[in-house]
Amino acid sequence: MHFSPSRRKIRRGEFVLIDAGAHVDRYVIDVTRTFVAGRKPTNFQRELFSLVLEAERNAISRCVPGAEWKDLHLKAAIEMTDGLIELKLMNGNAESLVEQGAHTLFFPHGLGHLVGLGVRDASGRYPGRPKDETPALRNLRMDLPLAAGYVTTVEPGLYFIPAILNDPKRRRQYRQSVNWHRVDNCLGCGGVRIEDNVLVTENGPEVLTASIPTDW
Ligand SMILES: [Mn+2]
Repeated sequence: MHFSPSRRKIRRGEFVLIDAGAHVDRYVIDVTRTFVAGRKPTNFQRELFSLVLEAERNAISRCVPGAEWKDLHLKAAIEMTDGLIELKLMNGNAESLVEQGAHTLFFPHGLGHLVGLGVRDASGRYPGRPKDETPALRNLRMDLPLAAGYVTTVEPGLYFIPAILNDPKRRRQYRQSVNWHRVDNCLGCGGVRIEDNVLVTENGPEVLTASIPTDW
């Protein structure tokens, strides 16, 4: 997910994920776009991209005052798991797969974080709230209700990360939940993340990064 510079060249047809930041007077934003380098995307690349984009758009529409971030995260996880079932990469029922944490094989991070003075400013848990240890929510850095005036990133992603997917313990644990032979064919194909910055207002979500083209 976070790639260090190397001498590896981008090859034609590969996903290229750019996670970029900018700051003005110490206020920061954090934006991610994903492209396919140098040629038309394959059907599979487009399907994966559409799945993440739809989850992103749906999650943005839910960024309203009072919405619990945990719920937004879980809904996005369920929608993307549903898509992975349709793509025949996973098996079963999306809700119960997410309950078991199976989506974290492909979506191993939280849906987003607040931004402000410093990226990842002020996320964390609502005061007094204990850490949620359920498998689906353990890796969330943010557990709070949104309020008007908050700016949050919304950044669902799906990846085929060999270090996660080749782990024998996970392969045993999710033996039935994943079509491993199909997933094996995707190893090395990278992944997709789409990240926008959303201002929560009483009149609905305002996407501050909407002018940066997303779709291809
Ligand atoms: Mn981010």
